[in-house]
Amino acid sequence: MATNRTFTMIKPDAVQNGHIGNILAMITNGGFKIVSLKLTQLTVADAQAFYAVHAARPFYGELVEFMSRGPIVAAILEKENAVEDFRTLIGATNPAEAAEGTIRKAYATSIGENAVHGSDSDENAAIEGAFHFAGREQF
Ligand code: DAT
Ligand code: MG
Repeated sequence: MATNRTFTMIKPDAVQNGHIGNILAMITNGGFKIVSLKLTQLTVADAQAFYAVHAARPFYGELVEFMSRGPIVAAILEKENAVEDFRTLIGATNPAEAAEGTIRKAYATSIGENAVHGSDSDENAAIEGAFHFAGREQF
């Protein structure tokens, strides 16, 4: 499998609860190299645009409010089979269904406030990475 990239955010709940360091440790211990990293905050418009694919879902308003309510950590990660392996590392969307050893099992508090984002395809990883990082910020 070719070395490739995925995009992640440590969401406002996990930042607020003091889990940045532990989550970054799980990511690097999982074999991912950090190629971009920043503490930032989404505006409401940013969150609406980032999650536009979910605009018709009943939880969209709540999701946008949550994702814009406080700082996040945005990062681009590199590893062989990055997208799929990172989805495995974060676990199921609903922490009640997340496997032992996953980031969401350890740190998510609910299906809506689930600690981390992981891209779902190589194409979306590139789009989401470019949403947050200029080319000169991608090492
Ligand atoms: P994932 O983040 O695992 O890719 P998703 O893309 O289906 O999940 O949804 C994006 C986010 O929306 C998810 O991380 C949390 C929120 N969400 C999804 N399903 C939800 C639900 N049934 N109730 C509340 N929030 C939900
Ligand atoms: Mg998703």
